[in-house]
Amino acid sequence: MDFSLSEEQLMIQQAAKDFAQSELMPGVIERDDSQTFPDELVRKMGELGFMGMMVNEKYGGSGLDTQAYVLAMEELSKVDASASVMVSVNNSLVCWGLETYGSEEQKQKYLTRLASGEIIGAFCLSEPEAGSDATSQKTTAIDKGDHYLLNGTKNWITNGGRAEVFLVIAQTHADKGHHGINALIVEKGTPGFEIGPKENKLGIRGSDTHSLLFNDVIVPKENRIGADGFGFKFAMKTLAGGRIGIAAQALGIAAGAYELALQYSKQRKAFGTEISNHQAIAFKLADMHTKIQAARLLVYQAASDKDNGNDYTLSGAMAKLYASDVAMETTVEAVQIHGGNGFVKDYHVERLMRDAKITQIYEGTSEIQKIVISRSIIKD
Ligand code: COS
Repeated sequence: MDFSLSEEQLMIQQAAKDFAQSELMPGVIERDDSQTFPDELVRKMGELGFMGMMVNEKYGGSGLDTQAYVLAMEELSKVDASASVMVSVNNSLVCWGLETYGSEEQKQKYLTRLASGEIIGAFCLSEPEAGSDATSQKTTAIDKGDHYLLNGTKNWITNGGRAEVFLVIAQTHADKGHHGINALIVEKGTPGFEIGPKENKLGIRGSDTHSLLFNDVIVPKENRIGADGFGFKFAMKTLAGGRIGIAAQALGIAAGAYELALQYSKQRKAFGTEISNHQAIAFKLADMHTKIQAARLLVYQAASDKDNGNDYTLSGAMAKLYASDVAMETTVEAVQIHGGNGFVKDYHVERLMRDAKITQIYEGTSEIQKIVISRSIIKD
């Protein structure tokens, strides 16, 4: 296994690091407080090519591989996980899903604008009663000949209030179970489509999370992605890649907190010396560093599987499961190393600790990842 990075990958990593430090760091605490993320920063990420990193250049993307994408995700997430979740959803769920399974017309109409960051997208699977149990979709898309009539509610949708394009999973043929589910492209502003109130969240507070309400929304047939009944497979295939993005986000949150804790421990003095000289702190740093590197290798393995055309459902689930646990553990330890300062906002680690929690929940909880992993190893 050789994970040495190419010139291009190193360049992307540096560009993401520079952007995170110069553009995301200023105001990150205030954005968390006020629960806002400026459109201006999304536009800049689009200009730098971060919104459609893996999309072919002919559709306005950057034409990069998954490895470059996870490197960028790690760097952005070290500073601002609210920004990186927007990047992750737009790249892995929306753009990848459209490029891989969309028709040429759909790609021309939607993907080109999404990949360049001109507009952003949202992926709408979760419902009030269908999060982990994703086959139990209550949202319906009834076949009316030349269009679908969409009714239902979607919950906790990232980019919900800002997206222009929504990929909505809904049940068309209830008698066929998950084989009767479709994925539809719904545009913002379509009559009957309402954006619900913004969620007031524990973490990633700068990201824009809403419920969505569909009331007799007419969606043209040409907006269905893939064949009739392909929607559940579409969601599963797309989420398998999405989980690599979230694993990289978790890795970044962990690494960001660790870097802050290391730096702090070399400055803060107690009992006459820098606290990094106390074994209680040094051993914490050793554990954090080791676990972060193990998480990084799992993320790189999953990215490499995707880039090399191997199955990445298992490696992506393992990367997400492990990296999100490491994010949680590491950020808690980073707060501990900072002591009282860790508990106040100015030192960033309390925010990273709050942000870490969602990585164990969205795009499949840790328990769902264990279902995916255990089924995969038992069947082999
Ligand atoms: N790639 C392709 N197809 C997949 C797949 C994958 N990674 N995972 C499952 N499928 C397919 C199965 O092959 C099966 O198709 P067939 O019936 O044609 O064989 C179908 O999907 C249903 O799978 P299964 O029978 O395993 O369904 P279950 O209800 O037992 O659960 C899990 C499947 C739990 C893995 C799925 O519901 C899941 O991932 N849930 C979490 C969803 C999620 O991430 N929610 C968060 C929302 S996004 S923030």
